[in-house]
Amino acid sequence: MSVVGIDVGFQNCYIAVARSGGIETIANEYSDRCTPACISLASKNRTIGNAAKSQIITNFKNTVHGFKKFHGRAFNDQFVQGEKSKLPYSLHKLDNGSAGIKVRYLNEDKVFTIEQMTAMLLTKLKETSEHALKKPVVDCVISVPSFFTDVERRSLMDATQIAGLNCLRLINDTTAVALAYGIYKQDLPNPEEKPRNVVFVDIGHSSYQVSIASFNKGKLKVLATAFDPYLGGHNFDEMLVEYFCEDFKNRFKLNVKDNPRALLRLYQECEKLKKLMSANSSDLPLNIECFMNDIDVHGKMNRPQFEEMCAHLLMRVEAPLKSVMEQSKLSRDEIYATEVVGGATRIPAIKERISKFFGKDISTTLNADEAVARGCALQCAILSPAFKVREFSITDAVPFPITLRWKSPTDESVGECEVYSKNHAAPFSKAITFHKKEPFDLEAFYSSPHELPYPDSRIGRFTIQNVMPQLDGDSSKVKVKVRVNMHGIFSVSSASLIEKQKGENEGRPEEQVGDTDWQNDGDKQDQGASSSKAKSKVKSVDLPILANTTRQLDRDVLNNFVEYEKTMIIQDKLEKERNDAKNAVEEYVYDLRDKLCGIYERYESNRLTIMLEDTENWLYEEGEDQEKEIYQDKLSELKKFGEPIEERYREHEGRPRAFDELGKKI
Ligand code: ATP
Ligand code: K
Ligand code: MG
Repeated sequence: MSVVGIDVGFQNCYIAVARSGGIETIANEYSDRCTPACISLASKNRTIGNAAKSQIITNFKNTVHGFKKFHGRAFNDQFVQGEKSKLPYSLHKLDNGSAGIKVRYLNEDKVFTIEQMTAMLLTKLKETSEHALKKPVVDCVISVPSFFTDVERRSLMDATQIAGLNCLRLINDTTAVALAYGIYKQDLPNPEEKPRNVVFVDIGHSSYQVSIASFNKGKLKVLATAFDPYLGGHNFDEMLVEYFCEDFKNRFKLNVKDNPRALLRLYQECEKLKKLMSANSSDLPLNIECFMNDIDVHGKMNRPQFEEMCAHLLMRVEAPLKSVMEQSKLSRDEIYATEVVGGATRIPAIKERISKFFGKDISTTLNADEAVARGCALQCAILSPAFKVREFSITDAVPFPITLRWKSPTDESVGECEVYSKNHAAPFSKAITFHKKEPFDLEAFYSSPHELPYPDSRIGRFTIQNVMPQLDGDSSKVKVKVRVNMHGIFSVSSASLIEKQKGENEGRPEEQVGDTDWQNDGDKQDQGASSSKAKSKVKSVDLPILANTTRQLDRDVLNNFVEYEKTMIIQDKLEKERNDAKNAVEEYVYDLRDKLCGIYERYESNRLTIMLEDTENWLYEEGEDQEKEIYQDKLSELKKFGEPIEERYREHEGRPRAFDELGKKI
């Protein structure tokens, strides 16, 4: 079993794994611990991560990044429509109404779902972890923004399946950070003592999340979460880009926004400038050579100017902090520390706002880039029977209240009940008892749509099937179990019909419809409903549930995606082998040619020299794009003539030494 934690960021992904020495963040083939969330599609293959990032400008229409927020979104969604015009690649409306991404791949127009795009990214991260661990990786824990709703979480879970991963838990970003903070702390208060309350702030490229967790020895409990899902480092880049677009229009008469490549370059340069400004408050230059129409552009900016320009963004730092404090009902002096992570918390003005709010210095004891991934790996280690790790219990909080509404198809009876209040502990199961004579529907939805960063408050409809009246015509007792699971996803997990046995239950008061029976099964997995307290006197029959959740991918469709991902992996592998075969020919040609002018000079090699020259020309012309076998044949052909010379050289080189050796012995 693999123990792997993956932070899939909007811009940056990190992987942490458990090895004998503990949890370790690992590097990819570029010795980079950060893998950009970027995929580039091309005529023969796809590239993912660092290699794709270098294609952002050259292959801009087919290089996809910044798509995490489209998970579970409809094409017509206001947010999607708003982003659409800013993207260098095209969005496309899928048959089911979801937003897809349209690219040229293998010389064809192709539309991928967001699940497929994230799966590509996960494939890469899976390969990187397999390389580091030197064994197959399947089990993992993946982070998710705490404000992701059910639809978005299910969409991400589908992506993990497409990539062939078994995600043991989708853990909220800030909860992962809290775990990374708490698990090794030796000085946490004892269970009966007052807990230690810590605020965790994560501001990444696209979003801002806060949570308060309380710690005692061996456990953490999330008290409250808050967020600004649309505030991150990206907004600050955008402000700089706007400024320089205007500046270059005035001074150089350039319309940067009409040129996607130039605009992308400007984004990259502005991001660099933004980072430089975090360490430097004096004037800093922005120079781009041959920017547009062969013009070199130059501009400058300093921190005070930048902060003034971003004042409206900086103002937004306070609201989530205020919200989380109000929800937790804690006073500021009950906060032990404020731990910040995420790249954008390096902006000095953001740090200032946070510390000003709490009236004390913020704490940066965690690795700002890697804490989320490390927390994920720790959670995976806890869940893995194969890895020994300190016992630590994690109780998360439900970010949005959930209501269940029921009605029966025949009579008019309707009822509803808020099954999970805001910040209710999660994962958590509850049992609800109904009295029904026929199948009925349960509709789950988020009770406060106004605080939802997603336009649809529906979670799903769950039909409890096979419900029948009792033999005497009375309503049957139906016990329904609902659950917010490890991934933060709601479901009606089981339903059972409690059959009265003859003579039993007479005169016992009936329970009311919608009675809730609180039952915390904490981290445990769901148990079958029939294992309930029903002793010999009552018989419980499992009832089938027909779940119809919003925007769920069809099983067949998902299976097709799984197969297609495998096909693409093979395609990439074949393309890599083909390229390697071509490179081998190229290298052989150059290497041998050098030697023929050097160490092999004394050998007769006219024929070979001509062959090498022909091959070199061939590589630039018809040999530029051939099958692997053709390159392999070419190489063997060259070697037929090259190797005898190499052989003679080796013999010649070996001879004097052999004589020397012999001489010594005599
Ligand atoms: P999200 O959490 O929103 O999904 P992410 O996890 O990919 O995104 P991070 O890697 O935490 O994001 O942060 C990336 C952001 O941090 C980028 O906007 C980057 O420009 C910014 N950033 C990184 N270093 C600095 C710095 N020194 N100064 C200012 N900004 C920085
Ligand atoms: K990240
Ligand atoms: Mg992040």
